[in-house]
Amino acid sequence: MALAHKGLAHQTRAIKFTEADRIAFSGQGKVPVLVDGETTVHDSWAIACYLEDAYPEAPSLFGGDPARMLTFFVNHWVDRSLQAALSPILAPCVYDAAHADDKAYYRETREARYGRSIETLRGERAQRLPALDRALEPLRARLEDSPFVCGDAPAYGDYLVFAEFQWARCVSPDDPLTEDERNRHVRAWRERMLDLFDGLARAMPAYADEA
Ligand SMILES: N[C@@H](CCC(=O)N[C@@H](CS)C(=O)NCC(=O)O)C(=O)O
Repeated sequence: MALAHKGLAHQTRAIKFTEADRIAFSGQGKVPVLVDGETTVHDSWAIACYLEDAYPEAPSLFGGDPARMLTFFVNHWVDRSLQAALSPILAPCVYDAAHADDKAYYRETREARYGRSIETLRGERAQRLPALDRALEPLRARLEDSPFVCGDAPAYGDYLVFAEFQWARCVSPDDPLTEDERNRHVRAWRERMLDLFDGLARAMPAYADEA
């Protein structure tokens, strides 16, 4: 979505968890990795900053330097609060959806990360939902009076947060948002995000639709 925001034509390639050798040229083993001509950048925040600095004429992802730093704070909130609450809930779903070649790797690495089995995580889903609900509180407040996290138009702060919902949408049959009134604005924002760039995110198959 950052590339679409910048209006940059691109191709994407998906790799399996067990194909980290395909991105070894980046000097590490995690996605996303951006290749732009002679330049290789990894880590989504570094990629966003690279795009902003390399394509200053294109629409800004941040809206200036103080806003960039504020967006970095949102990045940390997403990683350390929202994703921290969501990822143990989604791990069993990712395991189920994983390619057969990746299942053993995914189980081993995530069971080590969370200190419990995939089956235990699956059984803990209901008791983990309240922490996710609490983590969403700042997002609910922000979207009460604004169509996007970044204001009247979306920017990188929106893509950061939306990525978590898109992840859930792609791997899980269950909506991480409860259906009640409190999440009304967040659900409406999520629909706006799915509509952006001619439905770019909506074009990724939703797990619930595929199943
Ligand atoms: N902070 C990094 C996180 C990168 C990351 O953890 N990527 C995950 C998928 S989103 C990954 O590549 N995992 C590979 C693995 O666990 O082997 C970023 O935002 O780019």
